[in-house]
Amino acid sequence: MYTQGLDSLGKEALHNSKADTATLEARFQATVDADEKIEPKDWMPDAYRQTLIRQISQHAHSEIVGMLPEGNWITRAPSLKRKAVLIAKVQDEGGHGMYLYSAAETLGVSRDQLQQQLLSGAAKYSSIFNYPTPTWADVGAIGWLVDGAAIMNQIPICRCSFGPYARAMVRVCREESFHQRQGFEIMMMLAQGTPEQQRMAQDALNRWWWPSLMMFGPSDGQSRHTAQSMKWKIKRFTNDELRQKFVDTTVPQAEYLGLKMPDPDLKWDPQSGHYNFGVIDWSEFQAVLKGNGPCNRERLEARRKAHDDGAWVREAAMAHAEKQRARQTQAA
Ligand code: FAQ
Repeated sequence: MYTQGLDSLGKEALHNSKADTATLEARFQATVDADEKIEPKDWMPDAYRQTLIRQISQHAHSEIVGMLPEGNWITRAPSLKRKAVLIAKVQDEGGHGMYLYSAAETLGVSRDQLQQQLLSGAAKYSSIFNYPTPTWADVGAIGWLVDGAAIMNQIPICRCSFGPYARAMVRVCREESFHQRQGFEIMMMLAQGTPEQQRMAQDALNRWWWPSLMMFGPSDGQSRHTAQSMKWKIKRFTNDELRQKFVDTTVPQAEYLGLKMPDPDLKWDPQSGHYNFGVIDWSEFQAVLKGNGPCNRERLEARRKAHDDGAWVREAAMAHAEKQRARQTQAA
């Protein structure tokens, strides 16, 4: 059920000087607390709007930059079938970026502005996409671990308080679960293959495991946005809660594959019913966020080149739209 009540209060408030911000905020929070959706035309606190623009645009940028590490393998996929599946997967990620930019646009920011923030290096995108993909096993590890972590994070966003973001996530999560399965299947083939293929699978797991844990963001004590985002039901779980769920789900999968997690401190704790795991190297995470990961420069250069190479398409589309407009004006 949506928030017609809040919407009408928002419109009324524009004309009624007596309706003060405190009343609007109380009504807004009551709507969120009642698990009703906030829609783009509803009144919302500016900080809520800014938090959503920040998170949704970072998420969109992640999907778009996230096409690059795997896109690198499309020309070298080991069979026609693998190539077709990988093209479809990478294309899906591009589609996710488009839904997310559209959801961000409903909050009053333009796609051009968001693009400029990405290309200038001002915007963040997920740390995970600054790591290289030197072997085919990396494509398997990304599907299994990176898409696996993305699903763990995104399923709760299907219940996010902001309607357009929540609805976009429903389809995204369905597609991500196909991606996760294709990655796991690649890992299974390699893990059951020749000793060299098994080594490739283990090496990819060694390199992607810790960066995958970092995808969930800083630990709760260091996360500056979590408390407020939980109150607004943009986030439903903390970073550490989701990271723990991911570890608990993924460790048995590694055991099934016969691969060893690269963490000597990883241990099942029967008392808590969870796996304890080692300390994350947060200095590596901070270095990647500051632009000093293994591939940060390469990723932004690729995006800038794609943007420049696409200039003629944008110009042609604008010229076509202008021609259509002129024809319609003439006909009227
Ligand atoms: N990388 O206070 P918090 C995918 C930043 S999609 C870079 O905890 P928040 C699909 C954070 O933005 C992957 N920056 O922040 C795919 C904030 O910076 P700011 C992307 C990070 O927002 C698969 C600061 O640190 N998914 O993989 C990272 O409450 C395969 C403080 O952090 C999403 O974006 C990081 N890992 O929680 C595609 C999901 N972590 O803005 C291709 C939606 C944190 O203050 C191939 N986003 N930061 O300067 C979220 O759930 C949240 O934004 C978190 C961070 C959980 C990422």
